[in-house]
Amino acid sequence: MESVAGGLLAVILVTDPATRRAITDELALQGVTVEAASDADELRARVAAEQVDLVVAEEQQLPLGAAELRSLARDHRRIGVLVLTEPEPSSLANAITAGADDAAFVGSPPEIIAARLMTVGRSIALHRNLERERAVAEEEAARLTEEARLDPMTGLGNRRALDEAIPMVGGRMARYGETWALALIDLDRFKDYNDILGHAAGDELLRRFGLILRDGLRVSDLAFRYGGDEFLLLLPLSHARSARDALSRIRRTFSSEAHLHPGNAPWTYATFSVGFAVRSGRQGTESWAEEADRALYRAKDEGRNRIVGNDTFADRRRLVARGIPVFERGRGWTPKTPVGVGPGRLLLRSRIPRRRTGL
Ligand code: GH3
Ligand code: MG
Repeated sequence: MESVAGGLLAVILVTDPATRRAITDELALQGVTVEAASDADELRARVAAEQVDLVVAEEQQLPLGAAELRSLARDHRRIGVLVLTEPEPSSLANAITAGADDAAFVGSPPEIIAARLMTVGRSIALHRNLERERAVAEEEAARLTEEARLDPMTGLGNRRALDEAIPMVGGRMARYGETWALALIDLDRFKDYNDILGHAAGDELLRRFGLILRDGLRVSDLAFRYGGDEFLLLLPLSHARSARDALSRIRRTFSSEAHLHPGNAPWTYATFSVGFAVRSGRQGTESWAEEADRALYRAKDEGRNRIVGNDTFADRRRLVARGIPVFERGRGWTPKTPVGVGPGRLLLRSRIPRRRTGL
């Protein structure tokens, strides 16, 4: 017959040596390891220090109740307590009310005490199994949640992860006045790369680029695969210019690997273009990606393999001069009311102290 409580550890506090031995033998037959405690202090110490599952103790020997004993258990593990009471009819119920899992009279035959303890042991074993299953299920759930937010090809965050990150970043900007850059990176003439070198080579390049981003960014930077050959970065900045520094670093790394790309004239290797938009404080996140996308469009339009952003006044002026609207402090961004090209408005923007806007 399969043992109901095999593998459990019991600590026993029983005065009479013969009874103690007999209970120990009975339990050993069921695969329960038994350790004897010589007094309440030792029992308490063992419960607190060891992976105890079951306790058998005489009520008189136990100055503290079963509930308190249980509260001492290591790592808050659930322990089963069998209390041996004086042989009075009401004492069994009293012991159970006081927190014991079960009770028997002192002097009961060891077989009966052992059998009672097996019942308690069975419920503890069940509890342990449930705990184990729950831990496995929680681990699995955490893994699936994590996976659901990752792009399988590059290991970067996916659109779902991005949808969660944007409000988080918006909250931090508004609450702590932080400055962030949203950068859109798009590989140059990647369709030609696929056409000339094959789709598998294209996949490999995307994977490699994912690794470059993961290695090249700071822990606080967030990187996502936005779709196809497009990547989106959210970079917390100490000052606006550091966005360009971080992006230039990635560009240098990618270029230095010189991935052959015969369709990417005038270059012979793979390159990418970046558009980014820096925002801070209460500027909010609305149309942020669209703003970066306009800058990306300009980077492509001006010949690719370059970084275009709104991080400096000169950059913003160039964007506006080419009819590409940029965010203006205090107005909020709407595509229908772009900031004008006229000198008056540019002058107005130039008066915004950098130290205050971070832009
Ligand atoms: P541009 O410089 O203007 O960006 O030119 P492009 O050819 O890169 O144009 P675009 O960004 O529109 O093309 C993206 C290409 O990326 C089209 C598609 O074939 C390819 N692509 C998208 N997803 C994958 C993928 O998972 N694997 C591979 N190998 N190619 C992909
Ligand atoms: Mg592309």
